[in-house]
Amino acid sequence: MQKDEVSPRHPRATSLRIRAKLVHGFKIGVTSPFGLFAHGRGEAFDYLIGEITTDNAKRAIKAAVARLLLGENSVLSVNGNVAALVPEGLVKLAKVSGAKLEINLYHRSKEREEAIARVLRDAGAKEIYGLDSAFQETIPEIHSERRVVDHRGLFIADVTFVPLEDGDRTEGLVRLGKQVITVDLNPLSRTAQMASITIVDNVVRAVPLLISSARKLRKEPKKALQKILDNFDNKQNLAEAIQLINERLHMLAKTGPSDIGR
Ligand code: PTJ
Repeated sequence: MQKDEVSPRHPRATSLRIRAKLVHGFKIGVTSPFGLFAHGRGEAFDYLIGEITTDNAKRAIKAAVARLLLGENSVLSVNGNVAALVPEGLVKLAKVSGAKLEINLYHRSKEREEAIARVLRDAGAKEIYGLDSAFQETIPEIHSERRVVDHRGLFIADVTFVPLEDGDRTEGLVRLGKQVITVDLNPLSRTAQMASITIVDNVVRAVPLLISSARKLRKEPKKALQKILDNFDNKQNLAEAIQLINERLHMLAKTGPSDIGR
């Protein structure tokens, strides 16, 4: 076995394999060093959730897909963490939902943009927005480097999918009247709280479910998709996600640690 390979017998093999993907992403210039910290924060919340996709997250996933399919201009925003973790998934999700892919970074550099574009192309992406300076626009409502967007993508988007996002941009995008879908393991983060649809789950579990759900729902009429959205209340769903962590911790405090650290 190679030095950084993970033994399948390790009790936390899945979690370690996800880490290894990020470390690889860092080595090839895709993930920023800050992305490794962000992942650590996510891991801690995943522990609290039980490292599963809850029914609560599944409801948000269904609503997110309905929203993506109903969008006139839906855009999946790609950062260094998701490019390392789920490149093929993002490309597939763009294909099945009809959304565009745009690279948009918090810690922006030409080198990282190019490294991410390579990873996406290797995963099958044909068209990637956010790379051509001729189409650059600036969104003044956003204060980080993320304010620089592609005119053909995030600038005109009505629906944006921004997994592992920072609160500033989520707030800015919402202020611009865009629908914001996020995946964030931390239900207390500013992004989770501000987004229009919040999927409290690990992006590595959520993206495959978004794809399978999009394959099913894209056959549905617009009216049926709208009904899914009408029946979804993000504030209520998010409150339930926090409550689920609370209940799980209460249960574990009573039954002991047998269920912890699978
Ligand atoms: O590649 P860049 O330069 O665009 O930077 C990307 C990061 C992620 C570094 C940047 O957006 C950032 O600093 O994000 P934050 O503010 O740390 O927020 C990331 C959120 O994602 C946190 O709330 C984490 O709990 C959550 N998170 C981390 N890993 C995962 C996750 N949520 C879902 N799945 C994960 N694997």
